[in-house]
Amino acid sequence: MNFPEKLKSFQEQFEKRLVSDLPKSTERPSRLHEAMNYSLQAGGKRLRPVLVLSGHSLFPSKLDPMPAALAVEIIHTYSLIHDDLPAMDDSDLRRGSPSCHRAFDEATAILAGDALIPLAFEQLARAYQGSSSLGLELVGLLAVAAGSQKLVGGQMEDLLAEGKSPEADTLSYVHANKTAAMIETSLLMGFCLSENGGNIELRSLVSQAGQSLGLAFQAVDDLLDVTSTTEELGKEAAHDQDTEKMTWVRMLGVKQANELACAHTEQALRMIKEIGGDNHFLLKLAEHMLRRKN
Ligand code: GRG
Repeated sequence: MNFPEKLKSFQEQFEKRLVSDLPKSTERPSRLHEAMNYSLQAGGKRLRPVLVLSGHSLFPSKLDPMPAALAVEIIHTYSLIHDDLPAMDDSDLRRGSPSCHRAFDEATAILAGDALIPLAFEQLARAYQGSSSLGLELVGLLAVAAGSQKLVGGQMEDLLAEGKSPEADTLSYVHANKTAAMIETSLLMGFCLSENGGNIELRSLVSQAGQSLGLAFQAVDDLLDVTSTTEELGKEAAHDQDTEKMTWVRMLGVKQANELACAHTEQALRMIKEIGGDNHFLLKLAEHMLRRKN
């Protein structure tokens, strides 16, 4: 399979499991499950699950990486639902559709996000109970990535920085934690489930590759905010500009922000080559992430 076929195949396998393995909208309380499924099944690039599957496919094992892929996307989706709320980014549009609180109401969106957090850990606990130490390790990795010193911490500092003049230190902190931590952890969780998952040196390289991919992803995200349309993005374009968000584009301009995205991608490519294994797909994915249009 070439790169686009493999990417499509990963995404399709993921979508199937998303429908089959999670609570149905008809299950009581149906409004809550409907809201959770509304946001989970609204599409999106499925980058984090694809990274889990790519990390696993570096050194394939018999362990099923899909529950870990579900877990990271579930956490990511909760963070998007809460990020769109009026108290945070106040966004009406997400993944090309009305955001969760717009399609339902604010209280339901808060509860849907809340309920997604334990659902992610339930996926891991159920799927990997046969290998309890690995299961616990995955739970720990995801808990740290989603916690107060990573995803939520990055979001806090991002909110505090709004409207202030850009500072490289704050921006680096926000990007490393709000965005790159979940991207890094997705790749790492997939790798932990691979045949070589216990190799400490390789784990460190995988983490570094994931962090660089995450930083490149965020730099591209900042660029797309000013270069893409709302239709292309599926969320409001120029939103960062309008809310005076601290971004690399605002601090460095388009040209230098682009150079930064390229530099992080180059670093990720170096690390992925050093990891070895069946890394062809991951190398192509890193390049694809740099060229993406949404
Ligand atoms: C509320 C705890 C909490 C965190 C919110 C994810 C996030 C932190 C904010 C989203 C706002 C934003 C545009 C962040 C920049 C990068 C990012 C994480 C974008 C969304 O991820 P994509 O582009 O989205 O992978 P899809 O819809 O494709 O899954």
